[in-house]
Amino acid sequence: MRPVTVRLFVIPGSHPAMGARLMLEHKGIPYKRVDLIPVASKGILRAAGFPGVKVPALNLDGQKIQGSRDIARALDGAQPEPTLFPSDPDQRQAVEEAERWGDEVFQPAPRRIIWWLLKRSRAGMESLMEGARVGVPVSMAVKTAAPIAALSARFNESTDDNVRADLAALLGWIDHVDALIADGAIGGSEPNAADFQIAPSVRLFMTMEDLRPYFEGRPAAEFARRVCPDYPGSIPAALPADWLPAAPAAV
Ligand SMILES: N[C@@H](CCC(=O)N[C@@H](CS)C(=O)NCC(=O)O)C(=O)O
Repeated sequence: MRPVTVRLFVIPGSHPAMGARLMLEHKGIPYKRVDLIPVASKGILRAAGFPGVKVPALNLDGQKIQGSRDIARALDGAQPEPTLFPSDPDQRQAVEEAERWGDEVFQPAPRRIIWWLLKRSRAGMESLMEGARVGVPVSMAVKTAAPIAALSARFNESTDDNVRADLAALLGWIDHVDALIADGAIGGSEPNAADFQIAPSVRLFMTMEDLRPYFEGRPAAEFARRVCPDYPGSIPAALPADWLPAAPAAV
């Protein structure tokens, strides 16, 4: 039976939260979205009875689920069709492996880089929050967000060294997304849990003007725009030029 009371807690601009939104929408499950301001989000999630402090956090008829991968499985359990995982065991293994890579390796990188940028300039922060309802006008939330950006950069270990390492890995990651599409683990006619895991991360990378050119023209970009058509935000270029990969792989 379709779940009745569904509430999804998100942070505006959060890519795994966008993945959870897309999974709910794919299954046609009506839900109420609760937009949270980062940092304050931790206390609110605890007050709402969640064990952890991160989004996406889903209240599914009273069941409290956190983490994009657990949410995918809980949604399939609550409403099996359309399924988020193939029934063929080999295909399922390929999707689960892609999903795990998407969560553990790929997903943290754009989060680290964007907080590095937002800590130095809040230009673009308002665009990431487009459509969010956080209790105060978004422009006012952004004006007072400097401490939030600094704390979030710290929580996410957005150090110069980590961001440089992410940028050094970027072209290999784009190749990996393209290879997953070519192998059929993602990018098929029926989106699966790995599609909803990886596409929002590509979209978050592509909000950064420094990095969008590396994706343009690649299968990864076309895939991400198809699976995740609406992703707000445009963050002005501000990464040091000598940290960036040599040249966009394709134009
Ligand atoms: N791998 C987790 C990541 C969750 C995560 O780090 N969420 C971020 C937003 S993108 C968050 O809640 N940050 C707030 C915090 O760390 O307090 C997932 O896929 O659900």
